[in-house]
Amino acid sequence: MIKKFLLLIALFFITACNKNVSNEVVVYHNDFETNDLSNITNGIISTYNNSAVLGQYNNGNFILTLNNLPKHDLITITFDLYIHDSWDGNKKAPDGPDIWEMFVNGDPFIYTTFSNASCTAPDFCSPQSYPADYPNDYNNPRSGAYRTDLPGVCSWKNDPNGTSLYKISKTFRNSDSKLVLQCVDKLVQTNAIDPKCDESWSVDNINVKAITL
Ligand SMILES: [Ca+2]
Ligand SMILES: [Ca+2]
Repeated sequence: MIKKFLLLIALFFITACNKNVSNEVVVYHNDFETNDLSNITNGIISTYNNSAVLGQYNNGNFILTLNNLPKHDLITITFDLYIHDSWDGNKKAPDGPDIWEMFVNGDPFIYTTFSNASCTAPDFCSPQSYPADYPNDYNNPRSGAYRTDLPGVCSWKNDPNGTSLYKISKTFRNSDSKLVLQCVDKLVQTNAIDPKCDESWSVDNINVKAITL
C-alpha cells in the first residue's frame, strides 16, 4: 500500500515537472577555448588560470548578439564572472565606486559594485553592493562569491587580493527572436599607473538556454 502511494506521488511530480518545462534548448555556449568570438562585439581573449576567458576588461564592455532564436517563453543566462585584483566596491574617488553592469536587450539586470579588498586595515575593507544593486553598503567584500582562492591577474607579489569567482545566473520571461547581452564596467582608479593591472574582470563559460513552457 505504501509502495503504491509513493509511486503515485512520484508520478504526480514527474507529470507536474513535465508540465512546467516542456523543452530546453542550449542556443549558445562558449568556453572560449577555440578563440571563437563570432556574435561578440568588443571581444578579447586571454588566458587566466589555464583557461581561455573573455577579457580582461577595465573601462570596457562586450556585447553578445544572438539572432533567430527558436520560439521560447523563458531565457536562462549563466556564466562565470572573474573579479580580478584590487576592486574597491563602494569607495569614492579616486578609488571607486567600482561599478559592474549587465544588460539584456537594453534593460538593466545587474547594476552593482564588487570589492576584492584584503581587509588588512579598516580603511581598506570597503563594502560591496553585490548581491544587491548599487548603492548598498551592507555587504562585505566577496559576498556571494563561489570561489575566493584564485590567483590575481596582475597583483603585486604577495598581494592578497587575488581573484573572486561569481556564478551569474538569470532566468527571465522573454519571447523575442533576438537576444543582446551586454556586460560593462565603470571602474575608477585614477591614481594607478596601470588601471587595468590594478583591477579588471573577465568572463568564461557563457551558456544561454531557450525554454518553452
Ligand atoms: Ca575557458
Ligand atoms: Ca577602483
